[in-house]
Amino acid sequence: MSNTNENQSVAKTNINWFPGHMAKTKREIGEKLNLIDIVYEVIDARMPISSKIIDIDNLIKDKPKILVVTKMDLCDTEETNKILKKYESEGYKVVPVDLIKGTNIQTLLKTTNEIMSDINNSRLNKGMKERSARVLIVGVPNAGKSTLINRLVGRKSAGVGNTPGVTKNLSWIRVNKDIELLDSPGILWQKMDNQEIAHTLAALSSIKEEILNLDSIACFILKKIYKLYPDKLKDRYGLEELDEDFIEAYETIARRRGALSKGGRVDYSRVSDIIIRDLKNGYFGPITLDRLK
Ligand SMILES: Nc1nc2c(ncn2[C@@H]2O[C@H](COP(=O)(O)OP(=O)(O)O)[C@@H](O)[C@H]2O)c(=O)[nH]1
Ligand SMILES: [Mg+2]
Repeated sequence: MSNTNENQSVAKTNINWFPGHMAKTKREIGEKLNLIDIVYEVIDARMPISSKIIDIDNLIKDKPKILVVTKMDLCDTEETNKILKKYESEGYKVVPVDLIKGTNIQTLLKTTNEIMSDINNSRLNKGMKERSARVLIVGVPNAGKSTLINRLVGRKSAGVGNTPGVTKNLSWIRVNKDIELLDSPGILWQKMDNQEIAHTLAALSSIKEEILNLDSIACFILKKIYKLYPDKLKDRYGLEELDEDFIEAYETIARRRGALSKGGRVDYSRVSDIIIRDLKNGYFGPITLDRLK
């Protein structure tokens, strides 16, 4: 997905992020694996490649998986669907959802029951009793894991927020007579060895802002949108072109959005903030930042 030039151009502001509790989550998931029948692997429709943990299969082994694709309402469906088709061709069961409207939740439950009925058939063959499906939800911060739990359980049971890493602890809750789930999802982090992926995750708020250089994220966003959706940059900021050092772009945006300090100088950090908020709040319109190679 990335090319060498882009990796080099952001090299000065590398994001390095592999927190200690990743090891802890991995250990915990490993320990619970015996109890789990099905894993919901939650990814963000605006970045279906970047938000998908590369080495997830090492972690969840041969457990049946459903790829739950959240935020379909925010993505460029045409581009996202190309990527989802590829996942399907690789054998994934893919369920795209809009967790705010609740779109496709029934499909998710139905798919879960189909997988579980196979598992129960083989349990019966072995002389074991049928049981309800036990589901573990995993995904990167901000993918929508807590919102999904709330949707499934139908009440506010999990902390939801735009800040990554809200959820901790582990216990089971019942969705319906057929399905129960771990009420605390497994929070996973992508290895940050690919800076294109790291910046995409940061741009769409899957990395804590405190550890980021916001100017570099904002410039990454400008560059990315200019490449993938130049009209959106024009519509929102009146930017026809993007200069290499971003100075003219920042000036244009600052004037347009009133981000000037007293002397009329560009308030660069305010402009960065505007760009980041605009993307986070969906003001560019439907957008997908990943592309197949
Ligand atoms: N528009 C939209 N927002 C969503 C969707 N799913 C989750 N969100 C929002 O994404 C943010 C992060 O969700 P959260 O469940 O806290 O993510 P978690 O960190 O994986 O638990 C919240 O602001 C949610 O409201 C969705 O399908 N559509
Ligand atoms: Mg959460």
